[in-house]
Amino acid sequence: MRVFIAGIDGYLGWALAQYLTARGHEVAGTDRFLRRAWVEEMGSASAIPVYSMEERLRAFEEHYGKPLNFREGDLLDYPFLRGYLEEFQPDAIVHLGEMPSAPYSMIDQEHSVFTQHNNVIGSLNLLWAMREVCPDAHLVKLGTMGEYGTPNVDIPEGFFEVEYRGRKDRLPFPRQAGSFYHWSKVHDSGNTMFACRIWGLRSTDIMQGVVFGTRIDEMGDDPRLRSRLDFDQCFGTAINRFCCQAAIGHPLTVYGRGGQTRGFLPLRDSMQCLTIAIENPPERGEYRVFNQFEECYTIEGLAEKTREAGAAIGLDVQIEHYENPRTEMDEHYYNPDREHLIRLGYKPTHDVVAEMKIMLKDLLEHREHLLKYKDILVPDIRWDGSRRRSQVIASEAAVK
Ligand code: USQ
Repeated sequence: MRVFIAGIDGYLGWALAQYLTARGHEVAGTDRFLRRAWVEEMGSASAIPVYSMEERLRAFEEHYGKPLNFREGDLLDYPFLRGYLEEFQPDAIVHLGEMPSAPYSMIDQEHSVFTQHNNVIGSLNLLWAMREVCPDAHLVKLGTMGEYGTPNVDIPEGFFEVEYRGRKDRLPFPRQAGSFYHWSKVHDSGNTMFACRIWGLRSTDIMQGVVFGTRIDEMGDDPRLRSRLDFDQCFGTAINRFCCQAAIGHPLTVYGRGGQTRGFLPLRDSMQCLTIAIENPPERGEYRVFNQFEECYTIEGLAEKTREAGAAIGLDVQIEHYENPRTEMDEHYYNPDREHLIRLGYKPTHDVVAEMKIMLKDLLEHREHLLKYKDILVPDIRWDGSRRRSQVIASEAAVK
């Protein structure tokens, strides 16, 4: 199939380009390299060195025996986007080209407006471009499990049956996102669902959990093919941060009580699931929602698993509880479904500790580089709009 990837230079995009090419798909993609700039803005750098796009493209051609169809560009540049899609005529478009960080969207007015403008308008441009030049293509849109928030009832896959005042309907499950970033994804979902209804486009809206992992097998040992891995307070997600912290002997930064529960999945599972969605498109006019994660874990439980993985390779991993800079529940019910992907053949990688061991080994190779950033690991971006470094709180206090 011909697959277009928006955001092809990112953590997921660069891995997906390789995963799909290795399976015989024809890949093209675009990126404006904003992720590189945002991480720099946070005073950080990828834990795994990221090569320039020229070097990445050279390595890609050497390794896969064909060039990657890449053009630098912005989804906010409508003529560019429309022209590229018209020329490439994709069967599927995977939309990973958004600002992905909750804390970044909460820094101040400018960052939250940037996030929603960039994400919502970029996605809307994509929908219009599809309508105009490739209406038969399948949009695989990266949403987030965070759209649902943490309701005190089970979470279905996008829709649920409701009976209200004696009448029944199948309605979108309520969204209760926890940051302006997560709300940008909710707005995207509404626009995508609407475009499918009025224009007959087809889309899979992926409610993905938190991804972790330093590699997929297809990357081999060529450092130019490796994915980035961030660990700063904005672009580093929980397990990726914990493994980087463990590698340099920094205490793991559990926010609050650590009872926050989320769905997590290794990078390799994310690739497997996105490919399943691409290879099994919905009908014209259909808008479907997949919840995409391997398993749900508490943050405290993941910190314990990181300690276990560290101990297995001789690392003494400490865990600390810090004041939670976010406004979120740190103890709650959480029970989302994830049946659609399983029915289509998704085989989850169940061993989180084994994946963490691979990560720790990869990260230890870059220990000196990581040590340069040990002072930016404690968060200071707070949901009330202020900046103040979180202090360590005793575990007993955290449990109050
Ligand atoms: N957390 C800690 N310590 C840390 C980092 C995070 O306790 O050092 C906690 C957070 O407070 C939160 C949970 O871990 O309760 C998850 O935080 P995260 O930063 O790993 O993930 P999140 O902000 O939810 O966002 C990430 C990605 C985002 C994606 C989302 C999927 O950045 O792009 O949409 O995961 S989900 O979480 O399912 O919404």
